[in-house]
Amino acid sequence: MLIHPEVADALANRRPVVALESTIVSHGLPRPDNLHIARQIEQAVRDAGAVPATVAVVDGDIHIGLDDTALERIALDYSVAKVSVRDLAAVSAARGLGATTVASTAHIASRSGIRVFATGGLGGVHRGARETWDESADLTTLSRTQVLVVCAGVKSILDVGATLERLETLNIGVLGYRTDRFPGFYLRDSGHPVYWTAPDAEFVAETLRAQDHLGTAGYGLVLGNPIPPNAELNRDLHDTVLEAGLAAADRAGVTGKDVTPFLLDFFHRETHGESLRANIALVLANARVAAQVATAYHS
Ligand code: PSU
Ligand code: MN
Repeated sequence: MLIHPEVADALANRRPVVALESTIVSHGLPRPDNLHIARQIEQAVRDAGAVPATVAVVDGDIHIGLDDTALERIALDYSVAKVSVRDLAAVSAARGLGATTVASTAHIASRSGIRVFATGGLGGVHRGARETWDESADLTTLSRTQVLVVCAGVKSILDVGATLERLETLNIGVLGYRTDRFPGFYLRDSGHPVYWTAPDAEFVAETLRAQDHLGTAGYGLVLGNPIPPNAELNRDLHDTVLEAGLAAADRAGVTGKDVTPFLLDFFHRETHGESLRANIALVLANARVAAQVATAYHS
């Protein structure tokens, strides 16, 4: 594992670091804007007082913190693979280029001593999982990984209710950031409640410290941060596009790890960029909150 000097320095001096995933860049956002957006996400972490550590696999090496060349390759190179935990060893052996998902980023962050991680949306249980068994490895990985994931809930393309049930079974705590509703990614409210509300970053930091002491730190924690009100997608547009997207994925026979990128891309095209604007706004907001939590955790 290659830890960028700036990240290593921050970790050694107990200064706040926020891990960032790279699949959202390579497979979740359209090229070539994704490169600029990736830089903006890192800048949002810096502006809030923490050091960003974007995780990716470059020529087989696992990088924690990317220089500009590496970030550019992850964003623009068409050969970049979507790498979950199970793919890490193979992409490393193949000396390949890989973008890490929430699962693999959480695993690497935790192994390098990074406690806080920001992303857009957590993976979860897909609709129709009863037949397809499609459940993201994000969930099982967080059940045994000591990391906080700041996200805008899970994407509405998923079965949110089933995902919340699985989070409960897997002992993954869920907090709402200044809300008692579980966020719905493009929408502020998924229609489901959360039991614990964090009024501020200090409360989240205190929860992390309590986890450390109680020995439940092997379990991940999810902080659901609703999309900023002015960036929320129109609910009718959202519901129409979602229905069409699910039908299109079904017709095209999309399966496995291609499902999430397919649906995100469908949304971006069919909403003429509205969902992309929403996606960017929520990721930037999550990066900011994650940096505030990491700062509170270290003070
Ligand atoms: N949420 C987004 N954009 C993304 C993803 C999630 O807004 O690109 C990615 C994350 O990397 C997440 C992955 O870990 O999708 C989940 O994929 P799957 O359902 O195949 O596990
Ligand atoms: Mn899947």
